[in-house]
Amino acid sequence: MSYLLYYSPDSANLVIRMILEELGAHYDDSEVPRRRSERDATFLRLNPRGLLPVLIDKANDTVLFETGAIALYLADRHGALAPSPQAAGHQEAQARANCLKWLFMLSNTLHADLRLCFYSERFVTQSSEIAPLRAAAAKRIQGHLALLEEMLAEHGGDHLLPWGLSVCDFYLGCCLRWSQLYPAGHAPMTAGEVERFPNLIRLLTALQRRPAVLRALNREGISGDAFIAPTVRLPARVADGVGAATA
Ligand SMILES: N[C@@H](CCC(=O)N[C@@H](CS)C(=O)NCC(=O)O)C(=O)O
Repeated sequence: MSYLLYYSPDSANLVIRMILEELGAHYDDSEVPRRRSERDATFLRLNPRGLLPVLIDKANDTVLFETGAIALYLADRHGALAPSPQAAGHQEAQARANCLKWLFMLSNTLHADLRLCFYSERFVTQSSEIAPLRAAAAKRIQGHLALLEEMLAEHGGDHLLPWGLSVCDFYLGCCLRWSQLYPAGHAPMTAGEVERFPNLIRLLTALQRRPAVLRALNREGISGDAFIAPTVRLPARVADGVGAATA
């Protein structure tokens, strides 16, 4: 199996790169501009929304976008990093359901609210609305993290799912990285605030130690601790302007 990952360093593609590395999958990558408005027609044909990540499965010429969908596709294809959809018994069926629940929560709630912070200017008509929107999103994000912290505390493991290491861990790790970094100076949480979540810190520490994660970080040019009090790899993103584009 072989893949092509479209990326921009230290963007949402990092989730997928970590998963590809963990699976030991063979893949190439192709860099695209950081801003959606600068991505060309060829890329837009792959993802009409113009967003990263995009993954091509070369074995069957399949084009995938949406982080959660790509993560689950890879897990199912490789039979690793998620409980199998062919659940043989009650426990396996529950583990699969649990994985789907949290993966979708990360994708359509936590990541979606992070986008409200990163791209606030796109969701408003006047610049005076940006700070209140960002503050409201930050509050929601802190609530989501508190819920995830509780989930982890309940089973006390190093991974989000009691089942073991899954695609959810890589996705959550990146969301926590972004929560402390972006947008520069207005991140939903300061680096120190992550200390309020000792169970999440345990998960992040375990993630940072994985050789596959270190390889992925290296390929994206990220150094130091990527998840706890991280430092930004790139200059802050330049805003597209108020109401410049749809989310
Ligand atoms: N729901 C999408 C969101 C992806 C996303 O936010 N991609 C960012 C990468 S950090 C992007 O392409 N941003 C460029 C832009 O919107 O200008 C997913 O999960 O794939």
